[in-house]
Amino acid sequence: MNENIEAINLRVQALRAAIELHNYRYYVLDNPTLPDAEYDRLFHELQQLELDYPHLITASSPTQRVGAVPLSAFSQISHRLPMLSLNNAFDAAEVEAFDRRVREGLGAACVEYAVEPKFDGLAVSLCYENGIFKTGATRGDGNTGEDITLNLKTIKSIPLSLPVAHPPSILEVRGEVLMLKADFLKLNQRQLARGEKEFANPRNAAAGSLRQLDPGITANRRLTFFAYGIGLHDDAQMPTDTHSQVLNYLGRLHFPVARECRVVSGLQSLLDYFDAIAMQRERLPYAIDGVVYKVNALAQQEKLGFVSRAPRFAVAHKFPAEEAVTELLAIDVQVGRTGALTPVARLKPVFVGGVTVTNATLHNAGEIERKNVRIGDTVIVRRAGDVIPEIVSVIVEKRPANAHIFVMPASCPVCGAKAVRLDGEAVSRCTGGLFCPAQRKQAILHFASRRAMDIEGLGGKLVDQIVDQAIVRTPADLYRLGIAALANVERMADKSANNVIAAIESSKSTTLARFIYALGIRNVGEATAKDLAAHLGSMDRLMQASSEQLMQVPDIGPIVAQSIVDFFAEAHNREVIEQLRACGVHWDEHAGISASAGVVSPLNGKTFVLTGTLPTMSREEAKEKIEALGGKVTGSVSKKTDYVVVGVDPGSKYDKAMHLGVAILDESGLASLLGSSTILNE
Ligand code: 9MJ
Repeated sequence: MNENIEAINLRVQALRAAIELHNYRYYVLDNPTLPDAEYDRLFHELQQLELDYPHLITASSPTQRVGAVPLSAFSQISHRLPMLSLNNAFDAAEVEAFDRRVREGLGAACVEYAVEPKFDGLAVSLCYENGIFKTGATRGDGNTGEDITLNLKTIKSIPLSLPVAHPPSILEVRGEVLMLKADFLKLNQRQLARGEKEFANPRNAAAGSLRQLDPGITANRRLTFFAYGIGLHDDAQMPTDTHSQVLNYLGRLHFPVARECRVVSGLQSLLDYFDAIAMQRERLPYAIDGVVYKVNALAQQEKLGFVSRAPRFAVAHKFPAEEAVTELLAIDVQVGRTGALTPVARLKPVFVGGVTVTNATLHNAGEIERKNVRIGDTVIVRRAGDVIPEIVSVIVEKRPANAHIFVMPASCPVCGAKAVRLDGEAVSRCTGGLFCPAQRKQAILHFASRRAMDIEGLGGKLVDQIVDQAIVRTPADLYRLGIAALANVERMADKSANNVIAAIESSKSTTLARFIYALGIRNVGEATAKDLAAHLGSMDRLMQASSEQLMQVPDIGPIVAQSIVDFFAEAHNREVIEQLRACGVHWDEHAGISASAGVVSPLNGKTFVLTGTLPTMSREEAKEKIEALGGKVTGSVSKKTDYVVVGVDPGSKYDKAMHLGVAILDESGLASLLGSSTILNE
């Protein structure tokens, strides 16, 4: 019986060795020598023996890669030697500076480097005790990481036991876990088929898979590991001369090591290696974001040492923007917060700059013309860093016969209002500013802003919430808001809800200039709004004014005039204005300067300076009234000042006015001047 058990134990060990060897050939060397069916047979035989003789099961048996129960949280693991980070170089000059520092540090004319691809994955440390994989951890803060042992065990290219007769008692192996591009694409297809979210790039997919508390999920996402260094060890076999020897040794221990690792000498060879890997990048089976240069001699590494957490002997040379070729399937139009219509290219998904890109901005119709882009074209897409992908150019030779020209829509795809492209402007814009859903937040924020309706407390966060919850759709809805609706908004205390309601209520009493400005008409800023109010004097006159009439107002040219006409041509905009009035928003109207044919306001073109506190009017109020009648308010007194309006406790402006002989008014003097203009105009 004992003999029998001994024989079974030997068989179990032989099966494990054969299975692990096959894993190595299959997953690391990519060169299987055993048919799949034979592998399955060995695996089943081992499973059956372990079922019959459970005491023979060990944690490092290949049957134990999967099957652990989910964890409730990851525990922490301290790295026995800290995990380093690398400094980056973004161009040849920075690499040159790195090489110079290294040469100066070593007093050497030319240095030998081990060069490697820089994997875009997750750094991990694997700890082997007496040749058995015991624990594995993320990099964490470099000193302490998360214990992801069970997940790492599911990665078939990580050996569970070291294939050596006399393993070291301790060996930490450092490297990167990643998902091969092919596995990433398959995973995303599966996610799509199951109606689950696709991953943006292989790095995210690898991270998402590795940080699963359920190793069963990790096991279903094929991950890969590449070793690039060691931590603490007492391995007598470990080479002591060079980094490249260490990598070769790790390879002999059956760890995957990048095939592209090389040993080179001198700065130029670093840059050549960078160029060579950049050329191969697209075709490499894994995502990389640069290359790594490490001083090869370990004695030299030690001599150079570290600056904080990063070694002086190594640098990561990162890739710049990346480009790829794909097909432009369609051009959609998006409407931005300000009403700008932006054409967006829908692309056949393409892997570029580390992510799968499906859309690219085309900016505007002019850009489409300039780049000669047609729907159906083969295009070069660029994604540099984290910026929005863009179309670089068209490969005209590949244009299919049915490629067609894009035409900018005449109406807003969101609200249906007329879309216009003004002379001299690159973009088309939606004219439905007050009701277009795409522009709601922006329109309401602007409407409430201090220089417009001045509704205190109605800021970005609150507007986000009331619009997202469909409590408010247009500025008019603000005046129909009840406390109850506001109190429902998250984190809104009763007191602040009351304050906002009070601020909305008091904003009802405003000036025509503020109201015009608040409408957010394209090209109508505060100064233009004041000019319009002063010269037209009433909302109805503004709404009915033709482009020619508007151009009678000083400083208003054809572009501004057209923007105004377009805005009021939208029935929905006019409706919102009617609703605002119906809700009680009001202002003083007057006949206006232009309208009062021949009669000139005594304030028109006159310059005023205000000083001291006026008894009943606020400074702002006085300023608005003066400006509404064509006067100008400036900050300092000069010979050109026509009137200085003096209140209580006037400043030095009063003395200066006396000195220069400028006319001085008190509040009642100003009031009669303002009043006389009304009389004149009536
Ligand atoms: C990557 N990410 O491929 C290192 N790395 O060396 C390579 N990272 C590294 N080496 C020391 N190839 C710290 C990090």
